[in-house]
Parts: sequence; C-alpha cells; structure tokens
Amino acid sequence: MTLKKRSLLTAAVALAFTSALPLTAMAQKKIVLGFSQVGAESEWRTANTESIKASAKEAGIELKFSDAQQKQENQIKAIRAFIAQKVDVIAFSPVVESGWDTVLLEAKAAKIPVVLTDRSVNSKDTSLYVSFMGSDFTEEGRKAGRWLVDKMKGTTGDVNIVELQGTVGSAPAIDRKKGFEEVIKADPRFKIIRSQTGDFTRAKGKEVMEAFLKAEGKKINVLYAHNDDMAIGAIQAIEEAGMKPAKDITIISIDAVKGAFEAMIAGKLNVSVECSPLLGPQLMSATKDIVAGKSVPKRIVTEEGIFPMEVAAKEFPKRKY
Ligand code: GYE
Repeated sequence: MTLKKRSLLTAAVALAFTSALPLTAMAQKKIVLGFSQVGAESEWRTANTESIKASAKEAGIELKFSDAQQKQENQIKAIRAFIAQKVDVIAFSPVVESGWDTVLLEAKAAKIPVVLTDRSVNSKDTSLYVSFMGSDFTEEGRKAGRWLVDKMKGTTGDVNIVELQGTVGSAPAIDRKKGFEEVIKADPRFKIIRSQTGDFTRAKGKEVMEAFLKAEGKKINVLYAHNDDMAIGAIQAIEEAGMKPAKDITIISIDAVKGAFEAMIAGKLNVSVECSPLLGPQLMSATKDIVAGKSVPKRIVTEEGIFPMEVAAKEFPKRKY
C-alpha cells in the first residue's frame, strides 16, 4: 500500500469514527412514551398495566404512566401534560368513545403521534391517531351470542336474559352489546329483560345483579356480563339469593382472566370469551417504528378464542393473565 493510500484509509477510518459518534449518542437517547390508562377497575386492566410496564422496561423505553381512575377529564389532563413534556409518542386507552377531538388536535398541532390501545374513539377524523391496536369487541359479543344460541338448541320457551353492561359510553360496552344482540335477535325466544351498567367492577356487578334478582327472581335464565369481574360479583349475588350460578342461571362473560377460569373450574361460570390484555409488546414495537419514521398499520386486531367450562381445567395452566 502506498503512503498516500494508507493516509487516505486512516482519514476514512477517522471520519467513520467521528460520524459514528453522534449516531451512538442518538441511539442512546431513550424514547419517551406517555401512557394514559383507564384505571384499575378489573383483573383485565391490571394485567394490561403490567404488560405495558414490563414491555416498556424490556424495550428500553421510558414510560410516563398515568392512571385516570375511570375519568375522562383525568385522561385529558394527562394527555395535555404529556404534550407539555414533549414526549415522543402518546398512547392511551380511551375510557369512553366520544369527546376526544380537541385534545387530539392539540397533540397533532404539537406533532406528537398518538396510538390508541384497547379501546377506540369515534372521531370522524382518523388522522388524529396513527394506529389503533386492540380487540374486535363486536365480534366478542357475537361469540357470546352464538354460544348461547347453540347452548339453547333443542329447548323450548322464552330465554330471559339479564345484561350487565360495561362502562357507559365505552367502546367495549357499546360493541359487546351490539354484537350479542345481532346474533340473538334471529330468534324471538331470546329476550333481554333487564340491562344496566355495572361499570366493569365486581362490586357494581354484584349490586346490580341483586337488583335484577329482586325484580325478576326465578324468571332469569341467563346472565350476559360484559366482563368477568362483573360476572364474579353477580355470582356472589346469585348464591346469596339461594340460587345456583351456572345451573339455575346460565352465565356468559368476556375477558377469560384467571378469576373466570377459577369460577368455571368451580362450576359457577359457564363460558368466557377471550379478550387479551397483553398489548404491551406490540405497543412498544409500534412506538419504536413511529419514532424511526416507519409506517405502522392503522388497525391491529388481537386474535382471541372462547373457553367453555368443560375445557377450563385443561386450559388454566396455560393462561398468562
Ligand atoms: O373487558 C374490562 C375492562 O377495555 C377490553 O375493560 C377492556 C375492558 C375489559 O375493564 O374488563
């Protein structure tokens, strides 16, 4: 190698080093993700929070986590604080569907991308968020309805259903009701005789079921609960009223959390439709892609199944939430 060539090489190596330096410094700058959670209303929610915290840690993303205690005004405050802090990405699980446009426009004006997780918003302007990842709640409602129609095949007479709805105005409450009704309306025997919110909690589920039992008593054939926690609360009310859950009253719920499996194994819950809370890993990978300027799908649907009590004992050891 000539002297000239060698010095050229040295120069090139030196250049590579100096230009590599700012790159490494950049790579070391942590991505900051602001996340506004609904609350801690259910076993599902607790598992969702754990999934998000654990996967942020694993991905090396700095997570600013805020719990809204089921109140939209708290979520709006949290999102405004994230904008003021200039986080890289904002993610949130909207407690209700409507009323987000103003704050989402503020995020857009600040050029901070927003990801919706778990629940959606009903904004007409879909440019207000980059992606929505979560379950198809209408399909979950349909699964619950199809299971019931199948279960009642070969029986005669009315099927009187009481419904425990989720949080008023929330996407899962609206869509799980819609999907279920869509399926059962094909047969006039199926009647929803009472329907009220239990706010997705055990305490409220129990309280409202007590009122249903007082009003309708033995007329009730089926309970459809929009989540497992409300079903578990209602099971207590049914037992306290001297009736046998899953026998005197067929019980269907949604989420398939461990508590539901325990109830199924104990013979007190008939079926739970799966809704996965493990959204953390896909949120972190979307966050990284967005910051890197890559495109992410506008809609990411979670895949899920349905578990009747007959398979509960076999499936239980495999459950992660
Ligand atoms: O089913 C319920 C929780 O939004 C899918 O919220 C979620 C629902 C879930 O409180 O247990």
